[in-house]
Amino acid sequence: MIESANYDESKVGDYTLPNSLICEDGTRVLKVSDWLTKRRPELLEKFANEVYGQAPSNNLEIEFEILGIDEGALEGISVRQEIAIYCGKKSNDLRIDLVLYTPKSHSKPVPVFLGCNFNGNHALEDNISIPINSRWMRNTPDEKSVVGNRATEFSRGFEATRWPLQLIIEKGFGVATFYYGDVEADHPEGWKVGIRGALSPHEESSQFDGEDWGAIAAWSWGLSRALDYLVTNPAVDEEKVSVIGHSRLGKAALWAGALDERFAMVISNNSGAGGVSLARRNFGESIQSINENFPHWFCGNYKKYNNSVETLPVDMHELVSLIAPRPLYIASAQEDHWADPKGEFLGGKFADPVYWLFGKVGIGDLDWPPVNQPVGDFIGYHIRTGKHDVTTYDWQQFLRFASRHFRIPQ
Ligand code: GTR
Repeated sequence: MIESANYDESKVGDYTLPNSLICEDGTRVLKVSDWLTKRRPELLEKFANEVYGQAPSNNLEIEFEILGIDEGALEGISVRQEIAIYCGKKSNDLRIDLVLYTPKSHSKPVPVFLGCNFNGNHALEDNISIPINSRWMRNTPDEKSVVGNRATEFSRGFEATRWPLQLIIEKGFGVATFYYGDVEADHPEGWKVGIRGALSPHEESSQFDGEDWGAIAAWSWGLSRALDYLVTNPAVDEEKVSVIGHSRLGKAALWAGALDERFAMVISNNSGAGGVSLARRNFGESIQSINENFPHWFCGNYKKYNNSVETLPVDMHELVSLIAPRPLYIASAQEDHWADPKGEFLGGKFADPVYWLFGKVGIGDLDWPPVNQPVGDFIGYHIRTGKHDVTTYDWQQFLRFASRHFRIPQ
């Protein structure tokens, strides 16, 4: 039985975080090479074995096909390209539909934000020429955009406020996104028609156990396949691709960024439990509730910690440290108590020692800042007013942060 969530700061209690800079054999990380050759691989292995699961080493043959190019997208300011990523012999069963928007006015490759979307590429803009995604989708509370687990015509532009395309394009960046359900449908049996079923054949969901990968790791896998394509597209600056995600997709973005160092930057928006919030803080969503509500997200081993978080060999500041020395941005929302905004801040702050090792300042010597006051150097952070969502305010901060680190004049 899940105990109700704690929202009282005075009841968070004491906790001791694992030390990111002490190796399993007790030796201390003193220099970058110790980190890169010893401690970082140890931590990656722990996160794979105990939290997200291990993706299999076998892989499918991946093929790309450009399905369409619109040279006058977004009222003429952008080029939109639709790309099919076929996973395994050119079959439509496992096909990721990636859409890429780049600024039309730029002759040079641009930095790109890559992230999964929740409702299909057609949900980014109300544009009749974009095909409606026909795969299984979570029903929407409005009871008309997604009905009977299928997107309807009403869902065109449904997610547009979360992807302010014009703003991003005008700032000189590109956007690439795909529907996360193209990789695996977000329900406990989704693996059957997704990448996990294809790469790790099982008879039953219950056989995904121990270190077997969960759905979050599958979505992260999809992000890396999308990056495989992006680095081949001449409109994209392959050294400046940021992986971004909101909520469950923020968890996927973080794990993709940890595993795949080709991602130059990571952006976690309201990623909460299983994302950047410290697991050991008793506040908001717990390991037990996330595992019981979403049994397919994490690996079987993660369930061992449902009632004993103190025995988890890692905590989320160490997930953040796996991104170092690359820039990382963490965004929280004031009313998003379930995600534990303070825990998200601390997940970043306690990763600072690993950034110092690289001679970089992460968040810096700061306490949890007031709302709408972005802080940080190589780890950026803000908590904005409002609820669990991605807003234009959030994007304005991501754009400022990315422009600073990628030296894009604004
Ligand atoms: C919630 C879940 C969170 C977060 C969120 C979302 O129900 O408990 O961890 O992932 O869903 O993805 O919107």
